Amino acid sequence: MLLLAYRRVGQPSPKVVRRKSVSSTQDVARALPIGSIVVADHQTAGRGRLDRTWESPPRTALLVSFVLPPNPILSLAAGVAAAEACGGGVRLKWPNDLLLGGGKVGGVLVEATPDKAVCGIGINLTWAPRGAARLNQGRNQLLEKLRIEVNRWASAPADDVLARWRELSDTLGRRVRVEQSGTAIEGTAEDIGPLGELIVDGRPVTYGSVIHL
Ligand code: BT5
Repeated sequence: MLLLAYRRVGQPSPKVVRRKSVSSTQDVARALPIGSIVVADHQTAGRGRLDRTWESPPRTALLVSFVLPPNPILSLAAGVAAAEACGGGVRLKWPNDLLLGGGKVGGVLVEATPDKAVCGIGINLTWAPRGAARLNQGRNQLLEKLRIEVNRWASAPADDVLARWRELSDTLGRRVRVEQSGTAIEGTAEDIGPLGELIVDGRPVTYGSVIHL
């Protein structure tokens, strides 16, 4: 008991770095140790996967990166954490989108090295691009909830993450088209596999952009 209490008190609290403007919170976080968190009002070069742009005017979104231990299903765990923190009907689209009312309200970008993973999460709050969604919540309040949920889900057993991802999924059970460089796979999104791969008509798909048909 005493030992447990000591450990909890003795754990270093995460270092939160707050910036007005950065190229990307990912770039700042990459140089920091595990446990660090970087939050910015604005990104001049916010990014998604495959060098895509993540847009948000200053102070309109939660833009945060968590430095975490490597984890093969971190992208799904972070999606679960973000959906739990947002609450209110936010659902998950494979592999890394947060949806609200069918529109994209946020996204997850994991960039990993063998030593650590930098997990970026962007959530639209007071602005969204045309066709996308925004979440009516305060930034600091949402960050606090997100910190708790990321802490929980990034270290949760993989089976628990996968089970909760399935429950929150808006992709499973649908007909989908997965676009990969130059090719596309169409079929029913049946399940996710042990490493978070999407099973489409019995075949595992490890990357790509999904369109719900
Ligand atoms: C993502 O990529 O959805 C991951 C986004 C991660 C952003 C966070 S913000 C904090 C951290 N720092 C960064 O630099 N990045 C992370 P992807 O699945 O590739 O989706 C990108 C696509 O989403 C773009 O090509 C646009 O079509 C669309 N998009 C861009 N900005 C958006 C926004 N604010 N809301 C909704 N969709 C957006």
